[in-house]
Amino acid sequence: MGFIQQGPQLAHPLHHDRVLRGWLQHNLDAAAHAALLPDLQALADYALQAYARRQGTPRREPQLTQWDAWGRRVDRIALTPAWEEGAALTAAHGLLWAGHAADARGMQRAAQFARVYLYHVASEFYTCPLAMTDGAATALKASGDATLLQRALPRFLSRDAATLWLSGQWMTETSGGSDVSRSEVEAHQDASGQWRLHGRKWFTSAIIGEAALTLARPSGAGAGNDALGMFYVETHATDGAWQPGLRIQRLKDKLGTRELPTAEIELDGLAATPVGEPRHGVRRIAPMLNITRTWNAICALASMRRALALALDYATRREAFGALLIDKPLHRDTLAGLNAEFEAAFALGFGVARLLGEVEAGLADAETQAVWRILTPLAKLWTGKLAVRITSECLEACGGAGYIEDTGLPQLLRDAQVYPIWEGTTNVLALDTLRALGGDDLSPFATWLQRQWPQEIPGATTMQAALAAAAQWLLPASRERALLEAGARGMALTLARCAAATLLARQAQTAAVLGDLRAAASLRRFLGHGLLRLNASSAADCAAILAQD
Ligand code: MFK
Repeated sequence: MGFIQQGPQLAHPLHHDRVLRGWLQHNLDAAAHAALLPDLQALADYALQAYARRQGTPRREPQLTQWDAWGRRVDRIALTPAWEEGAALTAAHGLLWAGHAADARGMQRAAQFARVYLYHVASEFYTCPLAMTDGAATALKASGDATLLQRALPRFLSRDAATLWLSGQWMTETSGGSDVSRSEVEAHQDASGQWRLHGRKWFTSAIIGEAALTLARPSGAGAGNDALGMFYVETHATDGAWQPGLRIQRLKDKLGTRELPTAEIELDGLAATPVGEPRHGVRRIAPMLNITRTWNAICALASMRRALALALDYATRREAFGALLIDKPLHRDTLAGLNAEFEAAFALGFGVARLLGEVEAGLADAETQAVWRILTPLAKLWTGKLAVRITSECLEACGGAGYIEDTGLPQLLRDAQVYPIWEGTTNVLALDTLRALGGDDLSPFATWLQRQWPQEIPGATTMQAALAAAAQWLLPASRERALLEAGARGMALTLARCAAATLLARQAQTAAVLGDLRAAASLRRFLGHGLLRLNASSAADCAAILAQD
């Protein structure tokens, strides 16, 4: 046999991730850090084992069996081994309960999302139902519904796998995943006063959950999103069978995330409980969206990190044109540029996680709460796009091997494509950023960012210039809705990059005090990529460009 190339090896995901370790060291106090480490160590060890287990073995997928041999409707879903292990890991290592633990410094979310980051890729997107459950717990807390809270919360946040419940979020219908105001599922009250749901939910990513929050339109309530109600449902009867009125029609045939059993379901009289008065459904479910979008950002970071780790390792094993790739100036520089973008995205994603914890712990003033509300869609939309780009580049960095299924590399790219789509597309989130900004004045947000930039770290003027350009664009655009919407994506990307640079500058400053100048180098490189992304054509130019006749 001739030359055989050694494939990339996965370095220990905790010991060899300086970005994660640096962030935790600078943001957690010593006691919190020490308390967190055993869970991080265990989850990183699990990630290594899961990676080894997958090498060379065919990809497993969930299987739906709708009927048993005797013609009974059973809708049984056989899960992959990683999914079977999910509940035990979740309960043991606090993937859900840790985010809701009391913490005087408001660091509970940061500690939770560090765990999520290490678990996500190995979990095969079991993190999706976890995100939904976390969101459901948060939306129920916001509702203040004591009965539902008493029933569901201890189960959603259980530390015991035997009593852990997961929740879905059933929103998407054939009429729209983005514009939920067109939802068609109806809620009727039967003669006994029990609410029952009728209709079809088109994508339900967490169908394995024991419960779900869903939107439905009470009969006679009229059109629009304010007429929708938010309902709580339980999916299984006490004997373990599906509740009457809930059928799984099929599992979706998706580009990626194929271990995740995303289902299309039919509701035909499923019993449901309204959460509060059955209206203002979108407003009631919104707290859930901000949680699941944070999960999305952290999971996108985890996918980027996995791809970068493999590409970097491969560069130390692959020789071409007389040298290892890692010693080739252009390859080295390409990887450095990607890592710098990732490090900035990490600072933003974990910055949002930290702020979420502070908001929930009641430690954030009104200004910080408003900034957190803006940063959440920004983090989701930018990390989603970046995950696709970085995983794609990392496949390319592995050459032809990056295109071959059983190297495991193509899956990273196909899975990453989901991040910009689910939980709100890039454009929907760019428009949500406008909603969160609440007007034409960028200065509260800009002032907050400018205050965060440490004096000792160069680059503040670049960030200030980008913010000034965004503010200058926003003011006149706000007078014409079509112009404002057309430029929303460019503005959101600009703001996301300004925020990421600022949070990375803070990280660089605390690291520099300890003599670690690596984050500062990443910041220089990131700023070199430029912060401004404002770029929208006039309506006339768009028409000209798009005309095909
Ligand atoms: C791996 C990890 C994790 C991820 C797992 C993902 C699983 C995937 C499954 C899915 O993809 S589920 C479906 C995902 N779908 C979406 O995320 C919906 C996308 N569409 C939007 O986000 C729209 O912006 C939205 C439907 C929320 C609202 O559009 P509208 O109809 O134009 O709403 P409107 O009238 O502006 O807002 C209604 C209310 O909600 C307003 O409050 P008020 O009634 O008090 O005025 C808004 O302020 C409020 N609101 C909207 N978005 C909010 C929010 N409040 C807080 N935070 C938000 N993000």
